[in-house]
Amino acid sequence: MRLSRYFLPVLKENPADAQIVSHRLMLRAGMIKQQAAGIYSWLPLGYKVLRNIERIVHEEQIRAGHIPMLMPTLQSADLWRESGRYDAYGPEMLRIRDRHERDLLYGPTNEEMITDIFRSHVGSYKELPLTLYHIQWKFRDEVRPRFGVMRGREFLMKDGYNFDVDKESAIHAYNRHMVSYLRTYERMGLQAIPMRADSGPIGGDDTHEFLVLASTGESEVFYDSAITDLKFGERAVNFDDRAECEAIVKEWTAPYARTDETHDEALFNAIPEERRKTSRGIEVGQIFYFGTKYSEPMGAVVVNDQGERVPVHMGSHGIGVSRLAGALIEANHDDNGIIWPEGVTPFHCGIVNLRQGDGAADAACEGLYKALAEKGLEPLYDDREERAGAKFATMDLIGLPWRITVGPRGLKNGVVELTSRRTGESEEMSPEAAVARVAEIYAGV
Ligand code: P5A
Repeated sequence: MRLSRYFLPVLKENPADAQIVSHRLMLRAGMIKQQAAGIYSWLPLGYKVLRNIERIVHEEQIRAGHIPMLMPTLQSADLWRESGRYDAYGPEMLRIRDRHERDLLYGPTNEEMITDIFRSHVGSYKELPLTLYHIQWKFRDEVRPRFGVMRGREFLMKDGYNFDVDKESAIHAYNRHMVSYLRTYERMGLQAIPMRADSGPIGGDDTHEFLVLASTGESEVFYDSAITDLKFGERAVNFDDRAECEAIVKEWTAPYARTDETHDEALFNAIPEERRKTSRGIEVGQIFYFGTKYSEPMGAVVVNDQGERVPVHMGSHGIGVSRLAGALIEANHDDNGIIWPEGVTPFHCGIVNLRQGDGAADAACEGLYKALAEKGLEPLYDDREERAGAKFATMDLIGLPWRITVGPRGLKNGVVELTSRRTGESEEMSPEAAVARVAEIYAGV
């Protein structure tokens, strides 16, 4: 993409109403625009990041054996009357009436709808286990929408639902989700710690939230610092292997880590003092096992191997896809702007032409642009007639992890400069070597 033809409405000034850094930077970098309280347009740069987060979530869900689909945003109130949640959900639910006076709602979550789909089509244990998921917009009429996309009213969520014949198999689904979430967040360059939490309006006793430690997080968390040393890494997991998934879950849930809702002072005080940590955290996901809470009242039953009709055991599993864009910035920024991890960056590499209109510089930039594209990479070429300082400031603000700077002086010696946004370190090399280096970096992502 050539910046002269892109739509990147960056702001020079700090927006007054943005209280936290990710909100400020998303507005300044032209990623989002607020349309109403807690409701945002995703401008081209923000939309690219959102799609990258979604892509990683999809890939990791499919790797774990979960099946993508898509349910609507609007739901019939009658389904929610069946589960008893239509009244229980309260004012957070946006209720709508259509021209025929039918009650609808903008879905805050989809347990009822997926249970309805299941009961319409599945009747035997032989069709289980089954996990379906989608990535769809949700609406929760939060009392205090704030911090930009972090606590929106309309927000994008990945929500998945498992159906299993018994509790044991459903607990495996729970464990499988925990393992797959650990992989997912790590691929995005984030450390998200599973913490024992409260289940709120979704229900059930078994639930973990995934929290990214950040001073601006809305949750208060208590943990053993040993958990921050754990890395998922490159292990190949067989997601059907119950013992393997259970062992990974044990590894991650052995150190104490809880949100304030479930915090236990006595257990916490048993940790050696130097490892006892309290912090704030951003909740980027939550998994639940709630057994037959929805299948029983809604009649989602299967015939088991004994020929008995039994309600299915279920759980649901959510990732805050749009919130992650904010959380990623909270965890990756400096005074000059965003620093995208390679896995989610909107463009792989920036090209800055220090002397637009100079024959040699223009030709070298065009050459780099083409060569990067041929390697399957997407560069953002700043081809505007702007001062070098302004071009650097824009690149730093929007946070592309790598920048190639091209100027007439360097070109005389046959070199361009490759700069890491994270470390600020620069290295001179031939344009060919710069392309090869950037391609090599992304080959492992
Ligand atoms: C699990 C999937 C559920 O709704 N039902 C389907 C379950 N869980 S949850 O914890 O309530 O939400 C899942 C994740 O969605 C994100 N989230 C939000 N993101 C932005 N703005 C909001 N107002 C908001 N509310 C929830 C969180 O990341 C949460 O973990």
